[in-house]
Amino acid sequence: MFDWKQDPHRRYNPLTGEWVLVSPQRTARPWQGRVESGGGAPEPEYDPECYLCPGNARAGGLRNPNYTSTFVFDNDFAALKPSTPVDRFEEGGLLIAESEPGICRVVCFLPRHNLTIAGMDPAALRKVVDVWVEQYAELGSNPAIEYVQIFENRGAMMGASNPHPHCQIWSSRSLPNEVSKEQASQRAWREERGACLLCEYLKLERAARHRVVEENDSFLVVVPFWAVWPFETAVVSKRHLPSIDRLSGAERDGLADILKRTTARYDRLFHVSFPYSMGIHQRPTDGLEHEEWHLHLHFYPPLLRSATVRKFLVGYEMLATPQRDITPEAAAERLRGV
Ligand code: H2U
Ligand code: ZN
Repeated sequence: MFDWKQDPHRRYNPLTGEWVLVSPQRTARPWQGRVESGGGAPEPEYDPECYLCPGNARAGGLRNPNYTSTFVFDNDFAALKPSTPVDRFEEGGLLIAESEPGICRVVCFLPRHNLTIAGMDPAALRKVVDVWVEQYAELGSNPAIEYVQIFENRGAMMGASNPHPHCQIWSSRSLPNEVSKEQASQRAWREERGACLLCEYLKLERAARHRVVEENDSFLVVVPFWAVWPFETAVVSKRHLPSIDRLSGAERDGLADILKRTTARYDRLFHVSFPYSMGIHQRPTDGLEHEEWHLHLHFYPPLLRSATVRKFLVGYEMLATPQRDITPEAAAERLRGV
């Protein structure tokens, strides 16, 4: 008899069409998780060297205003530029390139340098959600922009250049890879079954419960059945809606609440400010309705066993298929336990 808790198997990700290898037997060895502090002195409330703190200078000579809640600016080192001319190159069907115009912004969540989402109060977080909605609508209304990717890198391990609470927005003319895969899967599901992929998935998870980590009236947080990262989660809107601009006021509060509670759980797991990349997946801004899209966020945290032991996608994972040891069910149980 096959045992899902013990025997190697692979799981299918219906959003991307990819597989992950699960090897739970490798965690049978005794748990040796240690409690380690993040090290270093605590961050100050204001850092005169921080390019995101109010009143401070940024690269290129610009100075931040003395902002009091959120603050949005165009990225001084933008990966995408609005002035890029549209063009395409192709040779022999093999060498293909397209110019990629876009707009990149940085959103400071707060003037305070040393808070994270977990430590912010709900009203301040609601303000951040409102800014995401505004930015999504504003950038998305630009006819040259088809997708608005809002994401946060938290912690030096994930490439965040600065502990000041902030996120980035990269908006582009084309659909990014991950979004494109998820869109194709959601569309195919809808066409073949006349239903929403993530609405159906929510039903399964709400009935099963073992992968559920957090829940409020508007959102459910699960360790997805097909998770790759040890403590990966998905934050899924309970109502079928394509994008953040369709959230009601109560649902925006719900998003703020669930983000705070989820990141607080992460921080409690290894007693550190938990690093992650988080991002919102939603309807492209190409002017179409996109009934197939179901709003959700992904948290991809790299930590595995402690503050310092992280997972890398190397070896077999780079050359063949991503792999995990701890099962999604066990990860959800750990997260629920803190
Ligand atoms: P990360 O912490 O996720 O790297 O985001 C910070 C962004 O801030 C990064 O994209 C930008 C970087 O280009 N930045 C500025 O726009 N101005 C600065 O003075 C420094 C950094
Ligand atoms: Zn700062």
